[in-house]
Amino acid sequence: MIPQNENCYRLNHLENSWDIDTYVANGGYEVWKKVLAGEITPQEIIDEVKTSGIRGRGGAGFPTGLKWSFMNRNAPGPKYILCNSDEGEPGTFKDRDIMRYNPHQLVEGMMIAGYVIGACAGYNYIRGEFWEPYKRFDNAVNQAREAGLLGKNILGSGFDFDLYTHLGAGAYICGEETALIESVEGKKGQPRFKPPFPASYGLYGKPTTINNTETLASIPMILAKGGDWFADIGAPNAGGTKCYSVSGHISNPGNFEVRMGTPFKDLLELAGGVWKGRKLKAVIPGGSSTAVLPAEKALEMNMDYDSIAKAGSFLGAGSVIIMDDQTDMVRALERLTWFYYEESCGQCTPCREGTGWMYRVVHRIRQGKGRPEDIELLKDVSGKIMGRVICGLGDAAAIPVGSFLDHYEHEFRHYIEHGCSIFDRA
Ligand code: L3W
Ligand code: SF4
Repeated sequence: MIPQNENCYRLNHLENSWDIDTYVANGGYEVWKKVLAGEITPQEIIDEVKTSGIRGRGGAGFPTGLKWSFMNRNAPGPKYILCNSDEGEPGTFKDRDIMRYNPHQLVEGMMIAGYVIGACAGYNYIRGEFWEPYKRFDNAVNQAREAGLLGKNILGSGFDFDLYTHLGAGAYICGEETALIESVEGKKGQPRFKPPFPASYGLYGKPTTINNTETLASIPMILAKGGDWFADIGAPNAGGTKCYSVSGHISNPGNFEVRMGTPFKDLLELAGGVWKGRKLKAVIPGGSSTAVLPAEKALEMNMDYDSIAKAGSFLGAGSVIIMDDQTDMVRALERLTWFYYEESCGQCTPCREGTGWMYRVVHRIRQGKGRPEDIELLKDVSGKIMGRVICGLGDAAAIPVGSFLDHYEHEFRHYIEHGCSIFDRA
């Protein structure tokens, strides 16, 4: 575990960590006050965030400082800051805990980001099932407003800014940034074509910055301790700590904040190792949308963007799904393909039809009714989705199919030839 003074989510160990008194007693809102007092300019904040090397924690890893620099804070008209807390990626549950245990740090991060881009308002879009996190965050916003830290002419600075909490309705696709924007606008949550990117045409058609919960919650610590501090505790090309959600066949599932670049082996050990004393078979390192890796590759990688990419996958949202040596990879893929089939918004034909097709083919293989040509069919269908759709969900549905077949094709062939899994007697 990293030392407390290197911990970005510094309050989690305290009682009532979600209360404004606890936050303020531990240095909370100090950065916000300095920003409002003009002690640090918006450009200096962007430079510090660039120095920190922080990259978006929602899955794409886009450099946060660069994203903020796309906004012209002095341009006339409204601008918005959005926080993406629609944490729906299977295996991901870090943002939920940030809102449960450290909501004020997220409020402060959103305020600072809003100030930097010249926003008049910010919205936190929270996954529909997250009742407790929603209440904690909403309560934090109300406490900040009562303390005079939000609203009109905040602390006499002349800056007007307010925050709103928006509860989603349970659709995974609303975690895609443009679908999220549509949803906040009260429409059906369906992705828009990009470009234009939200930085030029976002909420209500106005310039908008949208960042992940963990990204925004890291900002107050980056500014309190300096961009160099954050960069130095991470890995090359990946500043800072990262909150990894570790789940699956693991002894001690949960969220673990470690330095970027921590060896996967160490993270596995921190989470108690593979459950029931079994061996590691495979790992999905960044959430269900990222490629599965066999144990031998995973055990050699470090938990940062470049090292995971070298191993053949992505860091994604940092959602590490552990699979033990008794995992039936056909059943695992069947479950994943069902998820994407259920969650496709249906706008693009390759995704709408392809996700259902992939699910049905894997399902029939798992039922022992697979045909010899099914493996090629799966490769063909997944290949025809990739790059031919509006948003990342289509690609995200195709990636698991491709990677499961890359590494575990023999298990699928066993089902087709024997009508059962490699663990069953024929
Ligand atoms: C202005 C340009 N802005 C890019 C912005 C863009 C966005 C960010 C990254 O997908 C991934 C997805 C999931 N001018 C710009 C620009 N931007 N070029 O940069 O953009 P993009 O399109 O690469 O990614 P994305 O659409 O944000 C996110 C994957 O994450 N994923 C899923 C995660 C799910 C969760 C969750 O449930 N919480 O995080 C996991 O791997 O598949 O590929 O802001 O506007 N020229
Ligand atoms: Fe909808 Fe799938 Fe197209 Fe994304 S790729 S817009 S989820 S149909």
